[in-house]
Amino acid sequence: MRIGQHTIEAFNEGEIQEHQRSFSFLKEQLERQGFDVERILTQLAELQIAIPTWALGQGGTRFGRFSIGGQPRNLNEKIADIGLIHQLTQVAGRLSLHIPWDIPSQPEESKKLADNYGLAFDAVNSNTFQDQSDQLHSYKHGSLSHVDEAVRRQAIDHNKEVIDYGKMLGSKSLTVWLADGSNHPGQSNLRTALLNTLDSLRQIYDYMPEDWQLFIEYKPFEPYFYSTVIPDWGTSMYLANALGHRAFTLVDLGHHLPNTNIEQIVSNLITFGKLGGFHFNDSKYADDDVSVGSIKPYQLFLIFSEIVQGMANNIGHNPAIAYMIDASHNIKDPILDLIQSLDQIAIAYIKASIIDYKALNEVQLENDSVQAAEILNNAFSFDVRPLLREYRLRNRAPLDAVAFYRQQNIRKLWIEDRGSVVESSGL
Ligand SMILES: [Mn+2]
Repeated sequence: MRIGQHTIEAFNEGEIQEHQRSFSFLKEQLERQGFDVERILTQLAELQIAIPTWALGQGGTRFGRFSIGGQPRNLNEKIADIGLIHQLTQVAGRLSLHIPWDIPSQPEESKKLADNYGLAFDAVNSNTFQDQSDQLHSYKHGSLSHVDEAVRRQAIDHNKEVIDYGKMLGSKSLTVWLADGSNHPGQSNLRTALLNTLDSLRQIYDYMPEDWQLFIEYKPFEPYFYSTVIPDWGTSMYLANALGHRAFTLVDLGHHLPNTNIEQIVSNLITFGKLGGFHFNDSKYADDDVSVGSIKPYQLFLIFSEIVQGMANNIGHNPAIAYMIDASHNIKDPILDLIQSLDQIAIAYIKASIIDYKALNEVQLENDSVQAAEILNNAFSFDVRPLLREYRLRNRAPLDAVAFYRQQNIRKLWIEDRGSVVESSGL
């Protein structure tokens, strides 16, 4: 679905005067503090977040699904949903595919369709945490780490197949989230599981084209509750280092124990040049997958502050970070939840861009922690939404994407088109 430009312009018409007043006030304030507003607007265009194709299906709780109707029924309809999200927000110019939930049956057509929406294919994701009906060996006791070489071989071959699909679509990276682990002490030989995993990953790494990157995601617990084979960033980075210069760690916000200092992990990885991917969500209790910025917006701001500083002074030659939303919309309309998440990401990024880093470095040298807090709070306390709206306006998007989607009643249009009871592949 593509929204006609006149519809967006008509929507913006009613808000434009109020917007112009608040934007020029913000611009003046920021420029007085020495910030280059035009530069921030340009940088915002480079912040493109991948939307995973599994994020658009029916939502629910972790135990049940409740259809809202009109969900995309196949890959091309998912591309259309993501195209709409990008048209409305201008910060979702990537999509991330999950195999086997979304096997491209006509890759050329899907690629062309994505291209028409201004979308590029980001990392492809493999799945060895579920058994598929047509597979020979079960992953009940692991995949890349399994004690049986035949099971490991099957999991390696699956990852190679995912790379092949990615090549057809123009992807340049593979994300491996390895769900292997154990539920009971003594169940698994921890050393053997790790070494088997390294050996399996090496075969996948060697299969990747020269210009591809491998992202290794970690998680301390879940789905297994005693051990996971790649529980933390240290293990992930060890594996990435052992594999070579095209392997990186992937940080998922929800994959940490409570109160972990994630911004420091981000800072360390960028310093070592090993932060490849970043998955956004938020959490209150564990890996709750709730909307980005809904629980800990200050943490998100601090993470972006490390990214902005680290990438501006990139001593470790860290590559451009592949961003993706990896959350569950639960009972919300998935498109609205994704738009809200994108808004929060953009807002945190803008706020991190208006930290006076020069002054911060100076007060750090003076050990002046009070002034350091003043500098951070000054940036965080700004209402930077007018800047985001200005970015949208200049890129012919609605000033307020959530309000626009609701006013246009787009979900209703999709229910008319696709039906009210729809099955969508994914979790
Ligand atoms: Mn993730």
